[in-house]
Amino acid sequence: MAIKQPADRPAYPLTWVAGIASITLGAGLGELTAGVLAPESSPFAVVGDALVDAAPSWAKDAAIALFGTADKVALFVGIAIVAVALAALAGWLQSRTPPWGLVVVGAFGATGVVAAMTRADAGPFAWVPSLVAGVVAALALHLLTRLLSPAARASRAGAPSVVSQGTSATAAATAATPATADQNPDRRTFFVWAGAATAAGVLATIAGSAVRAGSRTVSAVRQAIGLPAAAVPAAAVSTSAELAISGLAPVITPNTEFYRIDTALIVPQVDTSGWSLRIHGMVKQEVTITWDDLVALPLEESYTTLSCVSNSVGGDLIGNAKWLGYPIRELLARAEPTADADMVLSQSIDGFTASTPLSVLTDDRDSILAIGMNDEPLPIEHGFPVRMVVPGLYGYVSATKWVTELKVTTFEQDKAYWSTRGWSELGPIKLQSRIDVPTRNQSVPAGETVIAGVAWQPHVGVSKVEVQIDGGEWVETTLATAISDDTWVQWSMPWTATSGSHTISCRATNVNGETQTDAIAPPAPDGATGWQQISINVA
Ligand SMILES: Nc1nc2c(c(=O)[nH]1)N[C@H]1C(S)=C(S)[C@@H](COP(=O)(O)O)O[C@H]1N2
Ligand SMILES: [Mo]
Repeated sequence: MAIKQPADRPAYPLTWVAGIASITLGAGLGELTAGVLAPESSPFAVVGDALVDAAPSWAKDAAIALFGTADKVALFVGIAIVAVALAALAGWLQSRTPPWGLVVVGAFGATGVVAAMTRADAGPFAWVPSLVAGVVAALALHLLTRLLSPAARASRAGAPSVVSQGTSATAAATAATPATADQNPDRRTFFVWAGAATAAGVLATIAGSAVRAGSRTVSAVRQAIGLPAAAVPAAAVSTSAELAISGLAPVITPNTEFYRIDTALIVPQVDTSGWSLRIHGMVKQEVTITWDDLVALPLEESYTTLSCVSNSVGGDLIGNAKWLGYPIRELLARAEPTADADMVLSQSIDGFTASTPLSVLTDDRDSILAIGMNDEPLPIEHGFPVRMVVPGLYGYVSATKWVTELKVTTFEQDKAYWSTRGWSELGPIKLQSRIDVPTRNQSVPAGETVIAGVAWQPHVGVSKVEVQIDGGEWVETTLATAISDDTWVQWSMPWTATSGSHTISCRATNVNGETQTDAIAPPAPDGATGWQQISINVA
């Protein structure tokens, strides 16, 4: 026999199937409801987002370190695995000790409802999708486990005796042909229903995301925007800023290749017509500006390199773009911060916050409310319609996307999202350099070749990059023309590669004459340090 069980107990795997089928159906209908009614309240995503916010910071740091910009995919896969395990558990509990399976399912649904309703971007129907998911899953679980219960089997077999009936029916089937699960009519009914529920759940999930994709009107709004011309255009980039070496990061990062890091599982969909920014807190004059106000202002263009504090030595959580926006300094001047304020807490529509020193937003650097990135409206995942860009600071303390609020305050009074999770309150970007060519562990043919990379310390500037081969002398490389001190700069040097294995290290020096430290520090709490070293084989 394939599955041997006491007659009054359904086999474990069947109870798991019941749980998984029920929750697939419930979750699917929940996703479909969300697609139609409240895209920001997809049960899967709201629970995921809540987990992201609740997760200990070491787990988040590890996720970003391990998976980088694929951390969201990894999280979704993780949630799916846990959800399947919990679903199986619910099925088992409901079969053994009802109604505990329903309690688990109910708790699931309730978690979704609470998570959806407590989001900063919750709409009036935020509670509906998870409620639908919970109720449908509970109902399906109740019905499916009933199909598995001995009472149901007995009544359909038309016999009053529960225990002996089950046993003798199985025995009879065994005698006639080798019994399999499918040959048991009750099991067949169960599998038909469980299969139907699972299929319906999967289809509803697909339909739900299709509906959501179709209703992405914000994407249409973005497409239709014609960016205003800059009142203060950026100076033309010198042709000598781009060394154009194959494998070297281009000096201006295309939008599609720009790294993305944020805590949002569903990218906030903010329409320009509903967008406004409120400046409040320790100000003499509260200021609110709308999208129309903002685009009517004299906008300025600037090149600024953004870097994530989680970027490890040699990492790629960094990019450089031309931004179009309005100086935050000017808006703050309208609001008139009071003398005792020392920080601006910027807040995103999804609740993320960053704390930026007031001095950094009021000095003469190009700290802007950006609406354009490389001559396009901001891509939605990079903060459409409006984000902050601040030269010189890591993103987590400055680059708030989907920004809707600036609260003028003090470091004493307010803490930002990552500052309450073990990261430093201040986050100036550290002096760093990276080797792009040859790539790590690449096999290089012997002979004339090139070593190249990028170096940066935004708002300070790089004056020199040196390379060391096999622990020998440090050799100065040729720097490309930096677009500005707010951007990274490419470097390269010719190299005659001899066969064998080699190590290559690099280090930068900034315009103040300070050389990049070789002391190794991890990204937490305020940015990684150390020299990158790669090993290569020359054929
Ligand atoms: N709303 C919001 N803005 C955010 C974040 C976030 O999680 N939510 N992450 C910050 C961090 S840590 C970084 S490094 C930058 C990354 O910007 P990018 O995704 O456009 O590269 O965005 C910043 N702005
Ligand atoms: Mo970051």
